[in-house]
Amino acid sequence: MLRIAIQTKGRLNEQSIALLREIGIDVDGAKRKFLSKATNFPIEVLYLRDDDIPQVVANGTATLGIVGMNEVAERGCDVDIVSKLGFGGCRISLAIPKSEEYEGVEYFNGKRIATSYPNILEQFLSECGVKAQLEVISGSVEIAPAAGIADAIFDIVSSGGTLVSNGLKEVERVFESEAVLIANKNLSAEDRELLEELLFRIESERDSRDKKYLLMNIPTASLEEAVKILPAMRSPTVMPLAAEGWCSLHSVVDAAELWDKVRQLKAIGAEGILVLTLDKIIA
Ligand code: PRT
Ligand code: ZN
Repeated sequence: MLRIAIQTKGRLNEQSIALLREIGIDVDGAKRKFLSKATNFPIEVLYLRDDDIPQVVANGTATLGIVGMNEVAERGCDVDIVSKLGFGGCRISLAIPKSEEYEGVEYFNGKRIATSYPNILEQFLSECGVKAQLEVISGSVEIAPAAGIADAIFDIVSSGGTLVSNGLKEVERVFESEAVLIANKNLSAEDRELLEELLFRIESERDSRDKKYLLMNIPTASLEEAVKILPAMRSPTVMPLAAEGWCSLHSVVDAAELWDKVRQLKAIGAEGILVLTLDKIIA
């Protein structure tokens, strides 16, 4: 039986539950529950503060966890990072009052920096040979310079709006983060097999997100050309149409290339082009 730790509330809660549901795990999203068991997969969901997730996975209280890469790196817990999940994207950056001039990381020599991520910051500063004083605070880091607690901050940035509204500017992007699936390092053979099944589902889900299903009618004379435009997973599906000289062509394309492919297909006579969203791609 797997046990996955996810955030009780906060920025990663909803998307963690949504991901579990998308891969067919029936999770009870009632946030008051501490532990709940899925009805259709051997997995229990443990709801925790994100700060505690790396540790409970490292010590085996939970077999898996969904948490920001920033928390894993800061806590230095010994876990496997099994998969990046493509949500919760952010970075941890150094920021200073916007009126200050900035010419390079030496700026921070002798400065006081407020942060909730002292370990990641210390490592960065020592790599740069900079000596600064760290003020470790657990919340509202962005108000530290205005409050006179620090000269600069090292904090999570996403849109950058919080920095701007506090009169700060981002000067060094130090750490890129997103939500990751982590696993205990000593899984039983049985749990490892269950994890493989989950990963297979997560990858199928992720693959389908960036693809579109394309159907069209195409003159048989243009078929060879069309197949070159649409390599598809193996090769496009071709079906004859009742109208002579025409066939129906089905294929999967990268969403990023969709409009370029459509333009090329129209140029060789494709008509009645339909673009459909894919639910899953099972490789
Ligand atoms: O209660 P619990 O301890 O579980 O939650 P928490 O309050 O510690 O964390 P939470 O829910 O705020 O964030 C969980 C995770 O989401 C973080 O560890 C990051 O991996 C990820 N994440 C993604 C973010 C952001 N984006 C984000 N923008 N975490 C925090 N922020 C905050 C940031 O601290 C700053 O105050 O949002 C502000 C900046 O946002 P912008 O858009 O104005 O730049
Ligand atoms: Zn937290």
